[in-house]
Amino acid sequence: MARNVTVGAAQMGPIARNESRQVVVSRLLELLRQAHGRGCDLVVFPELTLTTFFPRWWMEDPAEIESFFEREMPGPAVQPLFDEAKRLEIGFSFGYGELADEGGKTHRYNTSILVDKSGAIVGKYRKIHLPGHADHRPEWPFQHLEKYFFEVGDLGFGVWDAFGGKMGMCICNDRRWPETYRVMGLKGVELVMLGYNTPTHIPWEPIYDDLTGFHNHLSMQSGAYQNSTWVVGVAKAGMEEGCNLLAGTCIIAPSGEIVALTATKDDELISHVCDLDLAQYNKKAMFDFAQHRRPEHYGIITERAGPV
Ligand code: CDT
Repeated sequence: MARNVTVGAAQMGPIARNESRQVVVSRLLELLRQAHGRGCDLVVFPELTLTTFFPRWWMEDPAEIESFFEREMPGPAVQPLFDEAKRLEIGFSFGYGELADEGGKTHRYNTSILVDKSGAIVGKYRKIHLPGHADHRPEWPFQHLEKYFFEVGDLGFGVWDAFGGKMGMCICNDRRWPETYRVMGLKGVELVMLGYNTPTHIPWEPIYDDLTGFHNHLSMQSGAYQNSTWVVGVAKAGMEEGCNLLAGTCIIAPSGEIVALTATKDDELISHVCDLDLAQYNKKAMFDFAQHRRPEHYGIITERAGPV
């Protein structure tokens, strides 16, 4: 029998810098209710779902920085999303800026969580590949200060038993790295959820501007195919505070084919009935790792590229 999970990918249009959590959560609730109407088991929202993509601005005032982060999850503004999802019996995944008091210190992470149909947080991932820079570059129309605002995630690429299968998460820039999917693939992942905020123009690297959409789908489709897993990639899209963010939210089958794709740059829900057994097919054929993968013959890596 098929192991079907009906998945919604809830693309968000732009979020203004001064848009309150309450307004954003009302938009999420609308998408969640649409997903319920389509019989979804699970809805995936983007990276940093609750705020504008604030790493585009240099900030020094700790209070201003903290205003873009969550100290508790769910906090009062986000609680209605948890309550409604529990009432409708839909799981969800979304990204947010996390303030974590751990080891006697406050840490800042770019985080995603997975919430099951009972409203319990069953998985947490902290973004590992942080793109951009840590220094102030006021000469650019917008910056990409993830290395300034966030620490590198310390939880690895986890895979969780939920929704009747093996679920994984990563965040935005992670999707470009083969290691991301391979680590989850080695753990048997069947569905990877990820959100992204991807400018269509990078001021300091304009050479790839025309290929932004191609690279987005290329990386997710190859990760899906090579690890025989569903991939759900969800954008925050459109012109946000002067920065155009790529749309292209999609659901990708383990064959690498896109089976659902958004048509707008706004709040938009797409959905697909994902048979998790399809993820098993190539795990037992072309990409049966136990039978065909030969890491002992790949050559030993003696040096790490870049700073250790
Ligand atoms: N949010 C995020 O990770 N965005 C990056 C753009 C990096 S540009 C310096 C991405 O890989 O899409």
